[in-house]
Amino acid sequence: SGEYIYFLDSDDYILNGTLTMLLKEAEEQNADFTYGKKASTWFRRMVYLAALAEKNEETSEEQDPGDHEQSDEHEQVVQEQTVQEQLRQEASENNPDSTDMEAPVNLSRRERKILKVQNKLVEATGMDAELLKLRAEAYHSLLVTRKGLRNISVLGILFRKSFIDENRIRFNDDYIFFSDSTFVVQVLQKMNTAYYVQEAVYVKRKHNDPIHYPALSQLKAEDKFEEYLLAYKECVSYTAEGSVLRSYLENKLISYYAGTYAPRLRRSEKETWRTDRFDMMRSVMQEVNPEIIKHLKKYKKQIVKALLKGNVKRATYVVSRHLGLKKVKKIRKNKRVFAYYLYHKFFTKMSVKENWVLCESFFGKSYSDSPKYIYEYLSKNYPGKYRFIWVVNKRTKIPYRHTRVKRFSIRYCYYLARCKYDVFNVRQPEWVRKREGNVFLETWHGTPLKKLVFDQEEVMGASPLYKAQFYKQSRVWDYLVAANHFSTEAFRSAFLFDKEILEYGYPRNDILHSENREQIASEIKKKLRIPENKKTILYAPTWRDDEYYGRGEYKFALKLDLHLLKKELGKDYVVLLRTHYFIADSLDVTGLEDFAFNVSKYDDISELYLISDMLITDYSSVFFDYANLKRPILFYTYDLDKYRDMLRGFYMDIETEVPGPLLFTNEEVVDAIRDIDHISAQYKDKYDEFYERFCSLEDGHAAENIAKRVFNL
Ligand code: C2G
Repeated sequence: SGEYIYFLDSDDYILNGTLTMLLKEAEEQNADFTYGKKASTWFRRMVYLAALAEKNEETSEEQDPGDHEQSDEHEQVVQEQTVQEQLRQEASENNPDSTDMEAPVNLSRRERKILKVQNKLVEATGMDAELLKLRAEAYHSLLVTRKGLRNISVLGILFRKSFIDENRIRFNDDYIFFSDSTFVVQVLQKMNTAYYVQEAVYVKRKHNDPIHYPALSQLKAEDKFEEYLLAYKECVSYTAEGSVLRSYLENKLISYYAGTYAPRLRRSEKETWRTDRFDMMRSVMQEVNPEIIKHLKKYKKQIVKALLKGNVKRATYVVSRHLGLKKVKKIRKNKRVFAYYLYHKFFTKMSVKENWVLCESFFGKSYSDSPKYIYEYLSKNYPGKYRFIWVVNKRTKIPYRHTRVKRFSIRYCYYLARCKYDVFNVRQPEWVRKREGNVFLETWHGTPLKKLVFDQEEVMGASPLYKAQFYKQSRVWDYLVAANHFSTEAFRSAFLFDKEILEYGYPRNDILHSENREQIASEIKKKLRIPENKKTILYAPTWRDDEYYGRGEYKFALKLDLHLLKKELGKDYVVLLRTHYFIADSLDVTGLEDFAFNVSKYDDISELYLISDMLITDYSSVFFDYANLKRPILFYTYDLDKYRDMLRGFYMDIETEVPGPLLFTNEEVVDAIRDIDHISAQYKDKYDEFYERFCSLEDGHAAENIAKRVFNL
């Protein structure tokens, strides 16, 4: 109607009904503006996207089962109720990335904080408390809770246009980063009535690919500081001296100076932070109400005083002491931080040991995968030439001479700094620095079906920093292993990796081509007490990005009906259950003791392949490896739509390119197992094609070939 203005960013989400709610309230109350909750944190975004996935699932159930097209569309609208419910739960749930989260918004706490603002307003203006309540609420939501000036935003607010026009509130076109702050401050200064609508949720999408598509806030611009001061000064100019609004801005300036600016005094290589910019900062600080400075706590007061005196040396000393003490406290509280501190301060100053090799597989959770096979090859063929250090967090048998360390222990940090060679199958910690002479062999851990890192549009279950972190970590790698050419191409685009890729097959699959594999299999079967007279089915599903307890701890609800399988197939088969290493849930097999074996804790899945007559998986990369054995593979893909369309996306068409049937119900699984010979015959050509494409490089010598190349043997 032209009566209202609503700002939103093109790639953000607003929930279905949000605008209607804001509009209704605006009309009823004749408010200057109405606004709701802005969900910009990583966790809330997750909650929103999970609800979106749920909505999609519901729509796809209503569809013709063969028609998946509709769910391909990226839906922007979610059933509001589900989201509201989830947001309510948010306060009580644990957040895996706690550093990235605002304090949970619990109503009474919010009200308490607003009351504080209200009291200040009453004190300053002498106006009626009830009249000031709406203003206090707006100050709290749009100014106080927003960190710095940068997070002050007009997004998710419905403005009455006449209010904007009559008060001539405008954006300042000169700004790039802080334009919203000056607008919002004018709004808060001029407002009479504004209403908060709790249910009106606006979801800020965090850009998770700062390498290719940085958000404004992720850009490192040289003159951001100058703009900050300009915007700050403009904001202040709209407020009256000694007013509550002014005091909030002044406090923000002090926090910015003490928390963001000051650390640069000692860290930055650029002199200007200690000269010109220091003077600029000083002249702005001189305008701040001395009463505010008088009541600051010790650190802030000291460093502000040093600034006012123009004493850069003293300011640097104050901040160094403050940060130093903070660090000492952290180190004393947390052993890991201590280890990491030693790594930086001491271990990386020691020489790199030419023949030391550090091996880590799946974050120290097991002795397995390609690092194991490379290690065994080197230990067997070059005895005494290298000193090996294995990262393992549990007691497990490891052959040959080696040293054991636990991940994140002091010794771990020590060896990370000193080993010339690193052989990892997952990412190393982010703080690891590349040292001169270091050779990092990243074996990775599977041919990808599901899209990885930079090929994923929206990274679920990971912090918005995920892609940037991955980029930094993969710069440390010197070699990457690929089992086939398909992987090489995927890794190049997903990891933006431009160094050498060793397309030699996977060391972990060498065992599948070994001559004595029958004998190895029978020994493993004995060790695991699996009846020799029955056929073995390995069920090895992957993890789901949206089902988790905390960081790296995922839920898994078993959808395979073991009781049905036992009833129908128990006479001839046993089932080995193998969850992914991220899964924290432990599967319950009580009552199924002689039929289902939980092998989730078994170190090396390659050995389990050897003892299995058939594999059931979903979207895990395990089938690429298992195909080396040319044994039957079934895909139990009960949540295909959600997984493919919402969570990940695939590198290939799972419906036509995999070497076995997709099954959606337990009955279909039972029928397929019964009919396995027929299915194998049916899939023969496809299987052969698949083998050619993904397994033909594997010749049982991958570990040897890779070791020779990387270790220059
Ligand atoms: N794995 C396992 N048991 C499972 C699932 C996986 O032991 N039930 C092991 C296998 O070695 C597998 C590897 O973990 O190859 C990776 O598992 P995926 O399910 O493929 O998932 P993810 O860890 O996300 O890795 O390029 C491959 C991708 O990186 C996928």
